[in-house]
Amino acid sequence: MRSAVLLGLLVGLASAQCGNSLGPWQRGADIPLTHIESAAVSLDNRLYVIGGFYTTDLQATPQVHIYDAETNTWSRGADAPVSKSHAQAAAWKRSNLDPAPSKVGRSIFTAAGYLGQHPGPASNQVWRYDTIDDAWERYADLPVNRSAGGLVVDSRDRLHYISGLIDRNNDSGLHWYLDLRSNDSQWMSFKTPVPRGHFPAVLFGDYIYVPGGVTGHDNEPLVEQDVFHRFDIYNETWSTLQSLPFPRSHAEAVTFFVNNRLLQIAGRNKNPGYPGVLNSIAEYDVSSDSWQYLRSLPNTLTAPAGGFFSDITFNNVKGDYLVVTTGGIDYNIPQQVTWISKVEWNCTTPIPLDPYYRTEVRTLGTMSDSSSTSTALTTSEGVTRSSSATSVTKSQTNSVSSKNVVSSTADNEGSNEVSGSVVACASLSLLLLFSLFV
Ligand SMILES: *[C@@H]1O[C@H](CO)[C@@H](O)[C@H](O)[C@H]1NC(C)=O
Ligand SMILES: *[C@@H]1O[C@H](CO)[C@@H](O)[C@H](O)[C@H]1NC(C)=O
Ligand SMILES: *[C@@H]1O[C@H](CO)[C@@H](O)[C@H](O)[C@H]1NC(C)=O
Ligand SMILES: *[C@@H]1O[C@H](CO)[C@@H](O)[C@H](O)[C@H]1NC(C)=O
Ligand SMILES: CC(=O)N[C@H]1CO[C@H](CO)[C@@H](O)[C@@H]1O
Repeated sequence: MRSAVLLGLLVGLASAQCGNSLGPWQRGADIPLTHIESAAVSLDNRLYVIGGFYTTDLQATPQVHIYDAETNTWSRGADAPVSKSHAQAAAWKRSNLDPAPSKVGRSIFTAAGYLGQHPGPASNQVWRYDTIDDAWERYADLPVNRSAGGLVVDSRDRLHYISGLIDRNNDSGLHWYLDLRSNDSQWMSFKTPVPRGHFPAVLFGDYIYVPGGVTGHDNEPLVEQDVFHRFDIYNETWSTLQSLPFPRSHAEAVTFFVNNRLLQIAGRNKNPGYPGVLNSIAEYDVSSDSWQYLRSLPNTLTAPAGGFFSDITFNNVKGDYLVVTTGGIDYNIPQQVTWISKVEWNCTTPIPLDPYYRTEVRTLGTMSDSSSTSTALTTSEGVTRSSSATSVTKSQTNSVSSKNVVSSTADNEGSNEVSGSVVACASLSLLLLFSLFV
């Protein structure tokens, strides 16, 4: 145990020297229409920007704009069937199950969101955009109206809709999922550890990562969140990870893995003491459960869209590039500039610290054995779970037919998550202290 902790600490410290290194920000092609709080996701070498607000009085557009990272050009996709904001996009990129469904590798889902001009009502519509056919298809509605929740497809072919707002103010403590392998599957639900909205949901390996977000929405006080959780898609439990360097929301479509590190780009932190819209970029290392900063964006952006594209050529230089576009320089001031930066893995140059808020790098360094340091926030409170979590293995195809669909009345907010993160925090600190004195 001691050596494991020490090793974890050493790995944590050593890896703090390495990370992605971002080159100077360059201008790419402007997006033809401004968007804020759009749904956006990348698939292959394209970034799909779908809907969102496009005027300062916050009207929503159905337009779809597609950035081709190989050519630095934009094209139009078929308009979305409804105009909405506060919906996320999720690409069905891969399946670990055989046979892989035919729609894998070409499908982008959007779910729920606020309809029409601000302040629109929350909705339950789920749509699939086919990137090959350039066509939209209606999918199984969510059983409830939602907005600003996390959306992701896992490698077991399940679409997850995590937490989000039930109306314009109240956050949900449920996590819905739909088995995409069957035509007639129904949405099922788990409990989620911290009800909140405006956070991303990102699949990496066997986990869904959900950093940050904000509680509340139209009504003050909003509380921006620095909590960070991940969901194990096989044993179906949530655990708590190292908190963000500072609270961050509105970075849903600009949070993704780059060279095994999770990047969170720009977004918003309106908590007291912070100036609101951010240009900061934070990088999370799963192996050491720690955060550090990368070169900031040239300007602040709330709710932009972006992607990471490997092995493309920009301005005649081949490499891996980060692309960030659209979003608002303030909450209702959308912009059209596309920023591009070359990404390199670098273990020798100190990572430039974010100039905006903090100068320290937060490292706790022991997360490689997350089972001993994190508090698993299980879904045991009678919500749909009929089989034991540990019985689900990678070789089994999951059947949800034996589970019951939960009605929206079960949508009470979990209350044990606060103590959960406190315990996790305390145990991490204790471990760190302990390892210092070994
Ligand atoms: C969802 O919202 C619509 C109005 O936009 C309303 O008609 C409908 O009843 C709501 N559905 C649920 C399940 O609350
Ligand atoms: C699902 O529906 C499609 C048509 O929408 C059909 O081609 C396919 O065979 C169906 N699959 C199953 C498993 O029923
Ligand atoms: C990586 O580190 C080397 C050596 O310090 C430095 O010359 C190079 O510019 C760095 N690369 C980037 C992209 O920062
Ligand atoms: C599920 O996996 C996580 C790691 O992802 C682990 O911490 C937890 O103990 C596991 N829970 C169960 C019930 O197996
Ligand atoms: C359904 C529900 O919980 N509604 C609450 C949402 O939040 C407002 C305050 O912002 C409460 O007044 C509602 O009761």
